Amino acid sequence: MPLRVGIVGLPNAGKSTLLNALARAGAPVAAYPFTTIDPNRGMVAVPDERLTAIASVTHPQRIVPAAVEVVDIAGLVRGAHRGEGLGNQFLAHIREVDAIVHVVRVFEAPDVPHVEGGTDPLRDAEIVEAELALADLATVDRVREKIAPRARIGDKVAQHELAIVDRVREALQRGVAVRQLDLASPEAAHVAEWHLLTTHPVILAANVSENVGPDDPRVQALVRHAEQQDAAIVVVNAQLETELADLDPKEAEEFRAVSGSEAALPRLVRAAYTLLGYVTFFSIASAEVRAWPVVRGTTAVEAAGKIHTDMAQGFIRGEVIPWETLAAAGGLHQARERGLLRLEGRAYQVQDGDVITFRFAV
Ligand SMILES: Nc1nc2c(ncn2[C@@H]2O[C@H](COP(=O)(O)OP(=O)(O)OP(=O)(O)O)[C@@H](O)[C@H]2O)c(=O)[nH]1
Ligand SMILES: [Mg+2]
Repeated sequence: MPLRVGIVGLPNAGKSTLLNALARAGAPVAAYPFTTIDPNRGMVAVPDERLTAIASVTHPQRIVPAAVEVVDIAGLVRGAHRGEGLGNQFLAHIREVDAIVHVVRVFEAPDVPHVEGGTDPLRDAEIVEAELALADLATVDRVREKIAPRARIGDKVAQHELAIVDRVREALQRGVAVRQLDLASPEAAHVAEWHLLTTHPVILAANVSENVGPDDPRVQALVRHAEQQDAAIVVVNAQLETELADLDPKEAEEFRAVSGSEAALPRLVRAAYTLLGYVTFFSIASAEVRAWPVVRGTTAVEAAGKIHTDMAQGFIRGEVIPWETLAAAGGLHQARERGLLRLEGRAYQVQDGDVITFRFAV
């Protein structure tokens, strides 16, 4: 299943512009072109230069990058939890994502109205964070109503759950995101069942423009805010990214080289992978080279199971080589002859950049 990311932010923050830019930037690398599932949902291929390097020595028929499913919802406004604006009716779409990208408008554009009257990134970020917390508070209150009667009549499990509910509730009332609570894993498992929004890791995307750049004090204030919120921050120029996506890729690359603007997509994906603790391994069987993002600590047999359940069931061993070593050796055959392939058992922990061929019995 691809990584799922939900985009939130105030109206006119540039959410859809960012989604379009990402989707188009991803398309040329991809076996996953931008496929619109509904108007605000896109599949984005994850660019990874390591795939190209591996392919240049293994000559596969196909390169299959990892994918990210991006869901873009209508803007939230102050009071959304009370039904202001489009309200929070669309929040259901982002309950089950793996990470949230919160687009904050830093750009100034007189022709693009701002619901709060003017650009103020920190204030805007706090409005959206408050609405997410208030939406969670409403969810938690519903959970509480269900379990409180059982707790009152002495149900021990319900009493335990009620204690967790109240801890989460108290944090949300103070505006603290649930991801910032140090929940022990049994508690976290309970909380996960409530599908809260503020449990998800967050990447703030500061949407800048040519006239308001990354050094702007308001961006710097956002950087500090992100730190306090245990969120990552990526500075993007969604408008520029869209324009570059329309250019010939060579021209776009030249522009990036001259202006020093690194593409937003890989930076966003890197931030998400880091927050989620993902590493990527590569498979090179069946005439394709393919990227597989997995949680750090994934074992060889679990990794095999990602590819196919048969591979996990009949697991014999993994033949492992770091991608750089494979690329430098000039091919799998050469690497094998030079003894560069390691044989690893089921418990081996997959490392970022491993190229793995699984041996299994059917
Ligand atoms: N100048 C400038 N305009 C931008 C930038 N990003 C987005 N815009 C413009 O802002 C307007 C709103 O952008 P959208 O991407 O539709 O905003 P949104 O967050 O999806 O808004 P809603 O869907 O209404 O919540 C569009 O006219 C964009 O062209 C930017 O970086 N600079
Ligand atoms: Mg939009």
